Amino acid sequence: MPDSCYFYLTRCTPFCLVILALFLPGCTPEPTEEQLSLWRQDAIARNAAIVTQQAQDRKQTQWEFTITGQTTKGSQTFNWSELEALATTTINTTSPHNTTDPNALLNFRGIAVSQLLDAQGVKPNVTSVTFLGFDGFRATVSLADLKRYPILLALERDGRPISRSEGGPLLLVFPQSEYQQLAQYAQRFWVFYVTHAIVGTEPVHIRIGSHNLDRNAFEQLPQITLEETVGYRQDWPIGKVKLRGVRVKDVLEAAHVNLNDYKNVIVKGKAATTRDRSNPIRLRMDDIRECNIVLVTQWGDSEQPIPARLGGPVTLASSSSCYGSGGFENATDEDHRWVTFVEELEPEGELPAQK
Ligand SMILES: Nc1nc2c(c(=O)[nH]1)N[C@H]1C(S)=C(S)[C@@H](COP(=O)(O)O)O[C@H]1N2
Ligand SMILES: [Mo]
Repeated sequence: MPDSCYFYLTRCTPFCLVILALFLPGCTPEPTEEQLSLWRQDAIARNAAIVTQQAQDRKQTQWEFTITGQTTKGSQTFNWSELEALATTTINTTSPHNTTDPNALLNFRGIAVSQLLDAQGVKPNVTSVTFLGFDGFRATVSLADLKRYPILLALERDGRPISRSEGGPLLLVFPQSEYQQLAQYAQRFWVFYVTHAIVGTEPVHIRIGSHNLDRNAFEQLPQITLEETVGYRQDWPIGKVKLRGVRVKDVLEAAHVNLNDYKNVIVKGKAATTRDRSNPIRLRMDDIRECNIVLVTQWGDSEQPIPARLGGPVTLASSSSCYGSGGFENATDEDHRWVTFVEELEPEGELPAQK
């Protein structure tokens, strides 16, 4: 009898197990060595996944922050110990995220953005700074407010590191209790897990291997215009928007990439999540050839350059007509179709040479 139990159990779907449990109440099978080994392997794999996840969550000390854009001293990246050393400003303020006790004063220690800006030097005519989170979320704050008020990139709340689930390790904090003028910076301006501050807007620059294309190079290429309802996450108008730029196809060719040599192209933006190797933003070369997949540099009826506030200077867009025909990978994932702060294209999946 037990032997036949093993026979059924090892060939069972979960549903079948339920049936067996009902019909074979006398059968209390012992797992086979093989089964035990499979369960062990499964447990080990699951544990490894948890450890990896925890390592990512705990990455505080490996956290980096970059200030870039229209500064007189160029870009600068700070590691965690450098950030710690700069975090000498403290403020007491309520937090719009504290829904359990909205009147509670919290103590934040962090880096005054004004100090960072002074150190890096802001070019004339800049009016705002855009903060970018690990997840690609962005919010734009007026330069005048950043200079006037102690707006912080906070490392600590009430003497403790800010956990990932609370927006840490680096959280943009507004001293809203002391300065009523900052009330306009509602909840959505408190950017979580900040990785970048972009002063003004960066110049157009796309890297493809060793090739670099700037606004001039873009202007040499055929310009195309799409009219689409965009899925970029914030600040864009609702409804159809005019998007003007150059086809990814033409950009690749300008960088001397032979479209027939590769299967895909990976698109990388500034946000960390668009650089995740395990979940790349991948366009199929067939779609690049046949569809209008565009690197956008201008928008709207007056063909304005795309400011950092909107994820510019370069964003990825694709014509909705690309999707009917079976579409490209992750076509249903808006984050893969509408990429902001595009920085790099990487051909991938080399194909055997064709005659
Ligand atoms: N990095 C990052 N920061 C973010 C967001 C986000 O999605 N990513 N959402 C914003 C918005 S729209 C709001 S309303 C608040 C959400 O805060 P809560 O989770 O405490 O409600 O965080 C803001 N900061
Ligand atoms: Mo929000």
